[in-house]
Amino acid sequence: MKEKIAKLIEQAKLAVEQSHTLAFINNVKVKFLGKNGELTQLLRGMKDVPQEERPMVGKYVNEARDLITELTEEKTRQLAQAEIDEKMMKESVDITLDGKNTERGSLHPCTLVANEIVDIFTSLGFTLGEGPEIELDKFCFQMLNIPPDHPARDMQDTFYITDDILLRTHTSSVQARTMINTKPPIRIICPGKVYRPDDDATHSPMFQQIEGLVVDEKVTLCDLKGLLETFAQRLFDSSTKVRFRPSFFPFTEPSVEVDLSCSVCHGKGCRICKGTGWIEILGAGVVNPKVLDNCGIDSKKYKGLAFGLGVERVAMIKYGIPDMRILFENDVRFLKDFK
Ligand code: FA5
Repeated sequence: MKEKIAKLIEQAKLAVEQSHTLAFINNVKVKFLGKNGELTQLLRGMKDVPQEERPMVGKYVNEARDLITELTEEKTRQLAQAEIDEKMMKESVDITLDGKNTERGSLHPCTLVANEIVDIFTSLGFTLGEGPEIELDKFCFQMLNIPPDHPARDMQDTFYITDDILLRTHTSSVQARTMINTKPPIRIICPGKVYRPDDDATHSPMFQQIEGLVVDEKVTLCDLKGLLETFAQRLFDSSTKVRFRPSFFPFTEPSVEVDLSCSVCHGKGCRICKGTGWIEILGAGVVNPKVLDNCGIDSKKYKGLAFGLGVERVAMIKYGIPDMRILFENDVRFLKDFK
């Protein structure tokens, strides 16, 4: 029995030595120490050993099991470590290589400008208003004192969906929607997309407007001028001047076009202001009493001030962009400048 055990130990040593993978050493463990392994088979043969020799043989078997266990575990540790070392070698990082850069996006210049304008007005006590881009003729025109077939409709070419439904041509539709639902005092600012069949360097078929509306008991054209002057000086700089020119909108009376002194040449005349020193940025006026009455607001008690500006035009002035179409081409080389 003693010889058998000694032989088994030699076989186990050889098998451990020849193990080069974890799978192999696991098989060795099972072969010698497993339930049906060689050592267990030897133990089963103990019944044939004479009684007096059994303690001695038992001791050999235990020593053999301890030794084989130690050898296989040591080999398992070595092989596991070797596997980790090999993986580390293969995955080694060359820290001198250039890193992979993830391109970060940025806000579109029109979004930057619109956010800035909204921030200025909300800091002056205005709240946000909104309305649908697919609008009823009633809100876009009729309630704003532009009846069907009235020549004033020619001022804004329109994408009609049906006779009554259209893509809104201006955010002034939000004025009507707000006034029928809200009691004065009203102070709202409404950014949104609008649509007209226009297309050239300063006109786009889709563009953004920001509408402002104030309805209160004692408001005048002077308040409108002061409000727009404060706004313009915050958007550009404190030397910016505001000029009102008489104009016509069916929903305001009087109506004005509002020019700002050119922020690039400060009134001297340059390419951006086409040599005039002034840049037109919005239409405005005192809300026509007919519009207040159409919306259920007592025009004898309340007055309204309204204005609507084009976001792309302001972005062009602010960033010196000569052609509006660049804003819609999504050329990343251009957009990167606004990071
Ligand atoms: C209006 O749309 C009026 N609803 C503005 C208004 C509101 C007047 C409240 C009085 C009271 P107008 O059509 O002028 O007005 O457009 C206003 C601004 O939108 C223009 O000053 C211009 O900056 C911009 N705009 C007009 N058409 C286009 C276009 N096709 N592409 C880009 N911007 C445009």
